[in-house]
Amino acid sequence: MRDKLFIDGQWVAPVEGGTFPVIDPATEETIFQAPAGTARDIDHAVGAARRAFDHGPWSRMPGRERAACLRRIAGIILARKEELARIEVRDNGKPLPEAIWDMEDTAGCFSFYAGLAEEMDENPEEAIALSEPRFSSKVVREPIGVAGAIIPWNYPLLMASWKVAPALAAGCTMVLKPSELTPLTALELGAIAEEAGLPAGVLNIVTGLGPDAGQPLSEHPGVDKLAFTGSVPTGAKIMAAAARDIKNVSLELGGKSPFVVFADSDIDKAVEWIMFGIFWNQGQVCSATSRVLVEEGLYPALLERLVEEAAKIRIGNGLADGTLLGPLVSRGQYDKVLAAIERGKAEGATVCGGGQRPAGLNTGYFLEPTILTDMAEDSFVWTEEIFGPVVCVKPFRNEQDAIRMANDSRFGLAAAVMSKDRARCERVARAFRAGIVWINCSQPTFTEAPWGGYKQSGIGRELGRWGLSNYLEIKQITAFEADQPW
Ligand code: TXE
Repeated sequence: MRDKLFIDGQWVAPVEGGTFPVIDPATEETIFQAPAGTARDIDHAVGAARRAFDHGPWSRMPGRERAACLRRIAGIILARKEELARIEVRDNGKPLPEAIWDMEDTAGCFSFYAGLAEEMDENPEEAIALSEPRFSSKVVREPIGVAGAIIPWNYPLLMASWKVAPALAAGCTMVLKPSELTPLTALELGAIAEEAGLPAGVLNIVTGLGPDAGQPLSEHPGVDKLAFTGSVPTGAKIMAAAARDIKNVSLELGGKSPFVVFADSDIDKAVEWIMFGIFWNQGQVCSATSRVLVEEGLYPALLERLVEEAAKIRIGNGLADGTLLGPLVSRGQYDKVLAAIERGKAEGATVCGGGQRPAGLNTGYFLEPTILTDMAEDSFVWTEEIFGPVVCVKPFRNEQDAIRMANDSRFGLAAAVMSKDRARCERVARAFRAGIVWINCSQPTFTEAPWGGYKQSGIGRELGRWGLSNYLEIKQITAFEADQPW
């Protein structure tokens, strides 16, 4: 494991020499002391990224050359996927098969943006039809400059790739600040970039605490663009910091996403997707469908089946065979989720399943899959993101009622609807105020499709061609083409 920061193509100790502990959430053991970068390291990293951007060659090389490098990164990740996945499990806690899937998706993200970098060569400019024939106009797209990426701990390497891959494809240079809870695979990414021949300074990786490393990155005047995934309060601070010198910002924040299940749904499929929607990754998923709304006729039977199936989920160390639910990422997150359940109970919710530390697992941040009912619509557990394996289930009377309840949230990241009536699904999908809508499923995520939220769930879209646009400026070039005087 890497115990240095990756700045300007070099592995360097943090200027102030500090470290912070990395804890395995399944054993509560400290497994590593990571380098604690501070404002001075951020300054060096931004300086390196600035030089690499201003003097090239990265920002000016043909897209196909950047693509070749991104494809090499993808290839190395795939070749090392099992080893990287094991690091991710020890850092984050998730079950190994999920971590392997994350590594494949990470490699897929680098390959996808390699393809878009190549396309940039094919379409270097776009002609604009003007109403004034004496002029011609065209649009060219150019990299924004130095990008700062601040990422969370729930999908450590995958979240890095959602920002690094499009930024590099666009020709930007970057400073990446991973979460202090899960810094290990991001540091490996530095080694992978080095092996892939990425020029010095194009990608710089500074691990450290939010206020010590994240904040100086968000405030640094040498950064042109900030991309953040995390909580709403930190997103608000980053936006305020960006406002000082009008940096471009994209934010992917929390959610409290609804899953509306109509009574004509197949009960087995509904239970399967509901569980996938909230228990995957221990429910630490921004788009988790944590509010399940079930049409009255199906509600009692569905609830009974859900409680029965959730109780069968095998909980344990993510490295153990057959584990489906690992520990939560940290003591802090564990305490936050337990406190939310307690608050739910105090406010009148019923715990229909789970809610406790699993029997026999006395160490590690383990929690049973938890199902809450009977909560009020204005209660804490129904309205606030819990970010754990906790689902709130409520009945609804009719379609109109379901849409009202689903949209009654300050968040708008994702939403799901299930019914055999496809026309109804389409109608409800359009009525949801959310950036990602699933029909007859919950959570499948594709690199090609836009990802981001309405309302307080964020600003902008990642993934797909929208993700590339985050890192591109638009320039119009207009020429006076006539012989006669203007
Ligand atoms: O998030 P933070 P935390 C939600 C989820 C979770 C809660 C808190 O509800 O329980 O947020 O998690 C960096 N300036 N999500 O505390 O603080 C920090 O170092 C600049 C939803 O981990 O948002 C880390 O790299 N950066 C979510 C990153 O911000 C700062 C994923 C995220 O941390 C900073 C994670 C500052 N002042 C949590 N303070 C999602 N949308 O997927 C912290 N950071």
